[in-house]
Amino acid sequence: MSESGDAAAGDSNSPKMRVIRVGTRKSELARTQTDSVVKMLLNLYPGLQFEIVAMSTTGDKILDTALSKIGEKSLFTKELEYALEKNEVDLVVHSLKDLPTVLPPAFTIGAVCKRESPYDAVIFHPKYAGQTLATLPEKSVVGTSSLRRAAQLQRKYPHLEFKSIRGNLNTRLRKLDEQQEFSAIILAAAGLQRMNWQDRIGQLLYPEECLYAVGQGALGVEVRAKDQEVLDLVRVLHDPETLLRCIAERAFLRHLEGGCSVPVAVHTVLKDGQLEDGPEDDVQRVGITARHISQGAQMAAENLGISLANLLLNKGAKRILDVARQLNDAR
Ligand code: DPM
Repeated sequence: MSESGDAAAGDSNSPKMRVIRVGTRKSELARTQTDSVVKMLLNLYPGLQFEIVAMSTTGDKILDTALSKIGEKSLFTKELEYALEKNEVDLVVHSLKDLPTVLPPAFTIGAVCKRESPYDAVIFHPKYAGQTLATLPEKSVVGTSSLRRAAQLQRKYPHLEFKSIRGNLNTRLRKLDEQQEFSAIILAAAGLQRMNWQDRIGQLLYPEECLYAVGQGALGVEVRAKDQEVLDLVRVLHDPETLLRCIAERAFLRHLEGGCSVPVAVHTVLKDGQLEDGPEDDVQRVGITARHISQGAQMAAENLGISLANLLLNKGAKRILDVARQLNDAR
């Protein structure tokens, strides 16, 4: 990783000299995620130089309101997309779960990296170390501002109270440890692992008790849809299994018209790992471009997500989602 500007001033037509500017949010988690993608790219292309451009987004600035209440879809992406559009950066690394299922047409997800743990994790206040959600005392307060987590866990653990907690991971852990308000908080295991805080995980929540969010645990690389050079550069980062699972999940969420304001949760497995070759195609599926990976398999994944959404809509999901949105607005 080099922050040198010299190469840009040199022969910018030579692919060897081109500096690839990588946009990221400023939080420690976002920086760590971006660094990991830049490392993978540097391994693949030792001749390239990368410059990291960090910026704050609306989601980073509004810290006192539950995410679901802010209601804007591109909370964590808008400022970064603006920089992409203005050619100030060439690619942006995001948590896939923060990327809307419909992107502005100028952008596409050029790579979906290998998924880490998609599960949610419970971190306990030091005085409850060794406990589980089931063994926490009656009326213990658990912090999460995810409606998805609160809805599933409130049902499973009616003796607990769920309250919103905002701020980046560092802030939340500090709020948990240094105050007496929360007995535990729920966070994505992947984020904790990336920050090297896996020791704090007291309990992992498997799909039987808490389904995860669409795209959770996977990183997405957003690029300009017309920038073939950068698309070609990042496409090797696609992990075929993660890609197909996330296409299915995102198609499901898009068809339900959910954003981060509705409690939609999933669990996916790829049963037949055989990916036959197919013709390369420029089509985007749920915002993702993956030309070299079987178009048939991608289409099947997308159709699966849509069929499952239709099944739930036929069973009355729309009414539930409408009520969830209203409750959100009233909070
Ligand atoms: C979205 C949600 C949350 C983030 C909603 C949800 C959690 C919000 C909260 C869409 N984005 O999951 O139901 O707890 O207040 C976010 C995290 C990660 C990506 C942090 C986390 C890291 C893990 C990953 C915030 N986005 O969920 O603990 O890469 O999936």
